[in-house]
Amino acid sequence: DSITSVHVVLFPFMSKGHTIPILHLARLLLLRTGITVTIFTTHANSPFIRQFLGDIQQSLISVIELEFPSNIPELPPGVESTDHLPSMSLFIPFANATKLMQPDFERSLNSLSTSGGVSCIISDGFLGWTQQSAHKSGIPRLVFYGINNYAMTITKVLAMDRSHVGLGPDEPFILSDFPWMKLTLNDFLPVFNGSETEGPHFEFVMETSIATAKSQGLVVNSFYEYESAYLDYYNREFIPKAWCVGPLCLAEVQKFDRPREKPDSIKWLDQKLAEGRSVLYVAFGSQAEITEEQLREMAVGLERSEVSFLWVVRSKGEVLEELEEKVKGRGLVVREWVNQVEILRHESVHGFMSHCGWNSALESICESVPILAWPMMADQHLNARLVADELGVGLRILASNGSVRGFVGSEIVEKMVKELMEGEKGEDVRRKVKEAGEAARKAMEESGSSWRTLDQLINETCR
Ligand code: BUP
Repeated sequence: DSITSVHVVLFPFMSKGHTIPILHLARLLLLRTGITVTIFTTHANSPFIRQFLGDIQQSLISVIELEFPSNIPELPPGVESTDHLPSMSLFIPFANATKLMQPDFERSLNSLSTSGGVSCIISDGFLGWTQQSAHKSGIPRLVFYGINNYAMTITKVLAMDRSHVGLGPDEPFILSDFPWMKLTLNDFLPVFNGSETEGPHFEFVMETSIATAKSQGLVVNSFYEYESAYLDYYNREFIPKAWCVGPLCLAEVQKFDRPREKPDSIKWLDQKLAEGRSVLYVAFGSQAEITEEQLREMAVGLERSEVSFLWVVRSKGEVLEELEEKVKGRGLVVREWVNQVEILRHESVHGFMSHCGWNSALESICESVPILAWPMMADQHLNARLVADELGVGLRILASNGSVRGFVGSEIVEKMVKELMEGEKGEDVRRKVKEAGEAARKAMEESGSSWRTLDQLINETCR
């Protein structure tokens, strides 16, 4: 069944972690002839998007810039992405502000509809209000859900299974449909584990979940082979249907083959490779807020581990300057935006200490780099369970008191870094992540499960 004249509208949420996978999806859609793509964003987010997709033929893709609401009292002027919020406590005012873009979005959607039509809208789950716009225009909406089937499914099951009610936050329990899996209430956000039942965050989750339930389907950045039990369960018990079309980061593959000047971080990795050293890549994503005290323990642990490391960090301050001084030559601290996939792909990189944002975890798996999981917020605790306990492609950092949340001392950091890079447990993890990487690449080949699923999804929904 060939695809002819399909026009897909993509609307990512304004943060790098939510935008990047949708841009990969754009690339994948455009590999199929007959598909054109329009991406909605705001003025300030548009340069990143245009640059990211700079190699794509202009006639196949257009970017429409909407006005981001100004004069929201809580938000600093000019901030159009959660990456630039002074604190994640402003997430809800930010997410709610996006709703003010609705009239402008609908006007643009109408003019696109009259000039040839829109086949479907794929918008982020956080942009729940786009469901209404899609409904008014008679266009199917698919929800881009940047989380995996595991997190998606057990969060829903937890909401219905009351057997955990009254347990302490770190007390282990199991859900009867998944008896092989140990959980604690601390693995879930308070809005999902029953401890937060009102307030702006709770309302936001309710509102977006209702919009998702009305949508035509979920586009999931994962692949069937690794989460089949959870995906099958989800599609048997819940609606709308979930479609696994990832790992989307594999759409990036062709980009580094082109000749260009290497960034300094890559040159540094080349040098480590020449010295025969394996490098631990350290990054906690674009959103995590780490206290000064915790940062110090990370730095001391890394210093004492004696491994080579490249740390991409958003925090400034003395701790990191002191560390750089102490580990000159062995460790590099980078404070600017890097291409993470390119780093993970580098031959010298043999481990990733990561917050387990789902994109980062997938990128590591795809490059067969073992993960040292240190989740901070959002769905990251569940991702860490998936990575370490289920898939066995990583080891886990736990707090000094054994909890999945809380303060981690430098001795734990040191021990776990050594274990991942040189230890026996690391050996097993390395073998498993190699297999996982191969399975991921297979899923994304033209005959693979994710490729076929995306074709099916377009044929069934975007007409
Ligand atoms: Br930092 C950084 N370069 O310098 P996650 C990140 N990234 O390419 P998030 C870079 O941003 P959550 C940098 O490769 C990944 O695709 C990285 O997404 C890229 O984490 C993305 O890993 C980050 O999902 O938290 O967005 O910080 O998604 O869990 O809210």
